[in-house]
Amino acid sequence: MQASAQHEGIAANGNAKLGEVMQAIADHKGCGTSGGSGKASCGSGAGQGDLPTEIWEKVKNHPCYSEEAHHHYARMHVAVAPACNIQCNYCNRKYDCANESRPGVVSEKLTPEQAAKKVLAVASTIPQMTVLGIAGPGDPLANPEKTFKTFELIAKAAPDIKLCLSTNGLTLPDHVDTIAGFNVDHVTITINMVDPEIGAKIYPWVFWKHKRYTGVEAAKLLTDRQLLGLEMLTERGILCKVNSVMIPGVNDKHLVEVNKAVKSRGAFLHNIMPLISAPEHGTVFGLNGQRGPTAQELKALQDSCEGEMNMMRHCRQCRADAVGLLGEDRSAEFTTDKIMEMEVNYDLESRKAYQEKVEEERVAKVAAKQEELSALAGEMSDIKLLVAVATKGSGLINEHFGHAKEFQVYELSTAGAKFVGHRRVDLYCQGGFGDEESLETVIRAINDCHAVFVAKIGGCPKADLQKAGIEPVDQYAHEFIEKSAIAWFKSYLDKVNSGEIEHVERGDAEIRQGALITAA
Ligand code: CLF
Ligand code: SF4
Repeated sequence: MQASAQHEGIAANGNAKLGEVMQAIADHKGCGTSGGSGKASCGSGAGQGDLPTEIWEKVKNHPCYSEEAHHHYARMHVAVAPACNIQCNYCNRKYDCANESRPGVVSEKLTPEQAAKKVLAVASTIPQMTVLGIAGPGDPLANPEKTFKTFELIAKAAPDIKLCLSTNGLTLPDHVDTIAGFNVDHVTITINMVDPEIGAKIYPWVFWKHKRYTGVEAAKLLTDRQLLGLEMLTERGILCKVNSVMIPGVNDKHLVEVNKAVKSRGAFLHNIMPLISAPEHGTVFGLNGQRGPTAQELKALQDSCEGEMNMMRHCRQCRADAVGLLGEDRSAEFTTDKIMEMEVNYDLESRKAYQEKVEEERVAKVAAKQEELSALAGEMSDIKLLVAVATKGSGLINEHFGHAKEFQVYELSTAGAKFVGHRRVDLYCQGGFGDEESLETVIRAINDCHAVFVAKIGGCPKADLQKAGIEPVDQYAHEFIEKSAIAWFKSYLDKVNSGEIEHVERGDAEIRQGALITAA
């Protein structure tokens, strides 16, 4: 609250700018491909499209708001918010917030001052780190003093870093002016339902104004506050993303309705994430056997909502102290002990120079993709298929099969290559030898894919993948992903057309639920 008063001046200036941006969002009527669906979210895909420049400027280097940016830019979280004011059945307070984190990983909690130091240390080491998010391990707005103090310190010390916030939304309406005052341009609200009857199956209680509410009453209070907060934010031109956890049999069908409700209130992006639920997490859902969705169930729901608004499909359900590109986690390099010993050299100019190089790389990538796409022009085929890609970032096929901790998944069709998700896997290579058990989990994770693109692969896994009907492709090592995928797809279509191969549909794949198994 104190912070809010201190920043009234900023709020007034900020709101004038935000008002213009809001108008731009309102004026933006979709990508020109969706028949005027009003989807204001092309920025989450590749390139600016017809997104207004002022919005593009906000999303173009935010790894969560732009799928294309997530190959190049990193985010970091600081775990300054330990308390929570609601209980979700998929969360165990011993672990990070499951809304914005992978359950099963305990964070180091920081004071705002430690957090500011950490941000400078990371910004000096990782010049492509552009966004600071506060996402737990509890709810940032259940810890408003710590959250806003952190934003205040970082805005002063590292003015080029975007501020981002993720909340369950219960107290959001009380903090909207403060959020705007700190120029927090990106807010995520986790909204799992707009029907309190369904909400009662997800939330056993909420704690509001010194009182505990349970059942339908609790869920009604929560949904009303979430939707009000969303409306208030979008009125001020703050870009809002809605996260929803897909819980089969509980809210899976209902999420289409949630999608409509949040779109009509101006949400910019909808991120439907799979429930991660295993008994070892100690959550209500984990213990009562509630399953998460399969890969194809998740994709089908995301596809069905995509006509309404753009879907985020590259979320990694990060931990509350995550650092790095979305698919990697460098948090272990930045523990408090290590930060204290680090030489911090936060230099705006060198960060800018590095990011300019990244932009050049992005332009080259888009040009390569366009060139390859023109080779597909005139191809007539209904075939759509998935391929998995091993990458360390920069939009390149630059990871060995055995070193991949995740695979990115692209859908290929005559329209081109579209990012549709990722699959986390256990490392196949365990310090010099291949782990057969891990290979089985990798195959289950990408079982719906026709091919897997890698920088390199050994003979054994190659043979096993082929046996499972997944073609290992290493001929495009260190080349751009989309360009290579399109080139491979063209040759696949040629082989189908000539009768050399027959196109067969693949089955479903598993989304991993348990703790990661990695080499020490
Ligand atoms: Fe963090 Fe969230 Fe901001 Fe991103 S994460 S607060 S919007 S900077 Fe991103 Fe991580 Fe998914 Fe969140 S991948 S869990 S959506
Ligand atoms: Fe856990 Fe986050 Fe839900 Fe709170 S809002 S119970 S921290 S998942």
